[in-house]
Amino acid sequence: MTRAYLGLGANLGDRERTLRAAIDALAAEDGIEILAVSTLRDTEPVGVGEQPRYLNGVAALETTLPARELLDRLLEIEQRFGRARVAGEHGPRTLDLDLLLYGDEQIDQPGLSVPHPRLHERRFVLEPLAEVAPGLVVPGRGDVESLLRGVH
Ligand code: GSY
Repeated sequence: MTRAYLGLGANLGDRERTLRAAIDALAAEDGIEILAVSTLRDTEPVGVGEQPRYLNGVAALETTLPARELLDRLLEIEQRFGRARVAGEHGPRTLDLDLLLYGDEQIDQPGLSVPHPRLHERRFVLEPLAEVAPGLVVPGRGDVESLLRGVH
């Protein structure tokens, strides 16, 4: 079993309804057990220009799936919830499921980078991550509370 953390985000449609349904879909997958879901927070879009505000959170889970298989399930659930990519990679989205951490592994493969390469600089990820996993160490970066103190 591996403990993993997911970033949850949405900024199109009924954001909370979509995120809650996605969490239910994750929980229904074989090999995935949801342990905790953070508070969902309404956040200012970061680094994407003019966009609707996001609803963001983090889920902690235990999984028997290898990281690549877990990622594939996340992508499949995004598609199922009609992820609309408007105006390219950084457009608004109905659902965004990011694999943030997979145990203490550091993985750098095409399409699969763990820890998530921008996790340490995103308040909208670090705050809910600290809520569900106080004291968590992000491999290669340090503990989540120190990282939070470093972002503005
Ligand atoms: O993968 C993250 C997508 N994203 C977000 C987000 O989820 N929340 C906020 N507040 N800004 C964002 N910018 C990007 S890209």
